[in-house]
Amino acid sequence: MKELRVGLIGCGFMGRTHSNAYRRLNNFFPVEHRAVLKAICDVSPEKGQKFVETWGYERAETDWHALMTATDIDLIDICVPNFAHREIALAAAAAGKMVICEKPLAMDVAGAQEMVDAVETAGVANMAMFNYRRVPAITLAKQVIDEGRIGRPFHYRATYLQDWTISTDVPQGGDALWRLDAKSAGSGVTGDLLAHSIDTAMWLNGPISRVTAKTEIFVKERLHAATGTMQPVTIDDACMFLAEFANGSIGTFESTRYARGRKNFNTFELNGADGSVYFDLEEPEYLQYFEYKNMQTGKKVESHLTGWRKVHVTNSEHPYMSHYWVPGTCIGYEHTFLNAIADFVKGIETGVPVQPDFRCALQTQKVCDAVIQSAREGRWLETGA
Ligand code: SOE
Repeated sequence: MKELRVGLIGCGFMGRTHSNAYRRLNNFFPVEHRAVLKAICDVSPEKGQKFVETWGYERAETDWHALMTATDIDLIDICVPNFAHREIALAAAAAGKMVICEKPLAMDVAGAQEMVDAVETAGVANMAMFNYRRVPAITLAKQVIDEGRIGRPFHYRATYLQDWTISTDVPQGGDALWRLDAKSAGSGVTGDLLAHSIDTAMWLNGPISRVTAKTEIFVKERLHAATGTMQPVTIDDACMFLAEFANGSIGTFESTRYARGRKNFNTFELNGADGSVYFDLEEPEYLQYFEYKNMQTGKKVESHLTGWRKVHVTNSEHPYMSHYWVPGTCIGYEHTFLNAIADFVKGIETGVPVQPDFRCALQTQKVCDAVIQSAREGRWLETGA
C-alpha cells in the first residue's frame, strides 16, 4: 500500500476532527493509500505531546516550518486560526506538498487568491474542508437536484444559528476564542458559519451573483484574552443577507451566535417548480423531499395524500452509506470529515481533483467579502463569484 504521510498543524477542535478522519480512513474506505500520522504541530509543546499520545502521531513539532522541510511528509493539513492559513498554505505549496485547509480558506479574497495561485502553480492536490457537503443527506440533496427533480429553482433559504456568545463574560481572543477576534478570524459568523451555508448553497444551486447584507454586534466590548483589557468587538455577531443566484432564484441567509437554544442549527431549503428539498443538521440522517412532478411520468403527483417525504438516508444506495453499517443505522458529525478525506484520497488516486478545491473555496470567500462590504456600505454588491 502507498503511504499518505500527514503533517497536521493545530491541536484544536478541527485538529481532532481531521486526525480522527485519517485514523479511520482505512477502516472504512478501500483506498490505495494508507494514512500515516507523521507529525502534529502546535506552538505549545505540552499540547503537541498530548496530541501525539491521544491520536497516535509519531512526533510533535512547535514550528510549522519544520514540516515544510521534512522529507517524510506528503500532505500538510491546516487546522489553525484563519489568519495563519495563507502563509502556511503558500509554504506548503512551495515545498511541493499537498494541502488541506480548514474553512474559511483565508481572511479575505486577496489572501484566498494567493493560495489558489500557489497550489495551482505548484500543481499540488488541494482541498478546503467544507465538511457539511459530506453529510450523506446533503450529498443526496445534490443528487436529487442534479437529477432534475426540483425543476426551475425559485427560493433558497439557509440558517446557521448558535448561542454560545450571548454572555458578556465570554472573552475574545486567545486559544479557544480566536473566532471572536477579527484579527485572527477575518470576520465573525460570516466566515465561520455562513461560509458553510454559502458553500452548500453554491454547490446545490450555483453561483451567488449579488448580495445585500445587514450585520450586527450585540456586545460592543469584551475582555481580550491576550491583553487582559476590554476591547471593542470587531467581528459580526449576526449577519443576514439577501442573495440573487445566477440561475434567477433568490435566497435568504441568516446566521448568529445569539439564537438562544440553538447550538449548531444549520438548515437549508430549496423550492423549485417541480419539488423542494429541506435539510436540518439537528436531524442529520434525514433529507426532506416534496415531489410535485414525477420525473418518469412527467405528471403532477399531488393528491389528497401528497406531503413532504422524510427520507432516512441510511441505505447502502445512499451517498457514503455503503462504507458503514447496515441500513437504518446512522453515522455522525465526525464521519463528514472522514468522507471528505476519503474523497480527497480518491481524487489523488483517480486524478480527478476533489471539490471543493481552493479555487472553489475562493468563490465562497468572494461572497463572504461582498457580504461584509455590503453590510458596511448598506447597498447591493456584485460578488464576482
Ligand atoms: C463554531 O462554533 C464552529 O465550530 C465552526 O467553526 C465550525 O465550522 C462549525 O461547523 C461548528 O461551529
